[in-house]
Amino acid sequence: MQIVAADVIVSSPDRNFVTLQITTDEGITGLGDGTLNGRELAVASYLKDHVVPLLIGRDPHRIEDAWQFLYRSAYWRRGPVTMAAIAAVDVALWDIKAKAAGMPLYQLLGGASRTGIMAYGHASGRDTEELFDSIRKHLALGYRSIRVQTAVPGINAVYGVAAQPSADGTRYDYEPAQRTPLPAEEDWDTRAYLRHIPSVFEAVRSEFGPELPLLHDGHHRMTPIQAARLGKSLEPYDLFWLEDCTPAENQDALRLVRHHTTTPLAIGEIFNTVWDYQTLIQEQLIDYVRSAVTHTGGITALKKILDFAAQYQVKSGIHGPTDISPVGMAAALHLDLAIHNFGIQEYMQHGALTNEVFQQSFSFEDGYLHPGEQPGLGVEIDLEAAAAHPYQAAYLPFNRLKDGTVHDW
Ligand code: KDG
Ligand code: MG
Repeated sequence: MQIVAADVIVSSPDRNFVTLQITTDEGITGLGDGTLNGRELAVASYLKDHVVPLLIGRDPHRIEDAWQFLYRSAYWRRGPVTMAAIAAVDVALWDIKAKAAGMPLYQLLGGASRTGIMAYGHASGRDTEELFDSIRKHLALGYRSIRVQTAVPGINAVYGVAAQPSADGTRYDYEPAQRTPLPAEEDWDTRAYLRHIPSVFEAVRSEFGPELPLLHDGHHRMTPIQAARLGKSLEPYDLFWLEDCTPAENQDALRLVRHHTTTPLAIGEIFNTVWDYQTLIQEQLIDYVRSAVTHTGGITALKKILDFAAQYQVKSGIHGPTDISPVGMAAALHLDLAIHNFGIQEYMQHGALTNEVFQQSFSFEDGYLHPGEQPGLGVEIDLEAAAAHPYQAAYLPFNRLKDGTVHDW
């Protein structure tokens, strides 16, 4: 088999997505996700201008060779743009291989290690009442594990809280990237946050009981000692994990946090390679790997990271917000089903327009996801529907402290 075409499709049904479709001389097509929220066109150009010409004529079955070739021949390694582009190619090739084999992709990754994939959803609220309603709504949808994010008194807009006003006055619901010409400015006060959050978890535990797995995302905003304090103060509420408690570029920061708290730690949604995890995994400073298939060089690379993590009892917690397209989501589900050290899968659910563009065969029942039994990934793209929703510039917001200093968002 030979690759005869590779097309980069940038569409914006509910939000922007970068999709690579690879076509072979046997008529088999494969899809890969290269969406990088707020920087989509950089990946589209990397693919179109620098990768697609290298793919034509290649044997699509040689996935490891294609991965090593794209990673090493560029000379400039790593980084979110490069690794999202490599991921798009890698996942499209796995899709083709599995379709050629007539099997769902998870079969080629070793087969199913479980019958279903436990998912967590995003509950949030501007106050306790709204938060409780959101948790109840998620329980009614079938979720059995819930991420909890709330507004903080004294802060106008906080990441992850639905229905709070955003900079352009629209509701903030599930998609933080806003279709504005400039990134929206939000505000932040770590002391106010640290004072407030333990009381939120106390209220949630006394309303919903001890069993419900609860998660929380600190979204990179604390120093190590602040994160240590938060982890410690949340211990009585038995979190499933505390995510991104510090900006994770500095792996050593996690050592301090770890020495102060038994709250499980999850990190890695902005990581791109195994090297970002080297200290964290080897020294068992984290409990869950948060990388997306889409931002880590695809299934080939994330499987290696998770196999490395398995040796240290570190589990998966694959990133699955709405800026991972249904293609990237399906890739995650096949991997989740196959690996032994599965932990949990984030599942935020896409909007109706996205589901028109991407036909999917995965299911969500009683809190558990399954990728389905279609050959390949189980996702197809409707090119006409995609073309009806062209790219729209959108940016993630950023934070400033009260004195005007730019802060992590
Ligand atoms: O594009 C940024 C989002 O992917 C990120 O803010 C979502 O932190 C996130 C999460 O845990 O889903
Ligand atoms: Mg996160």
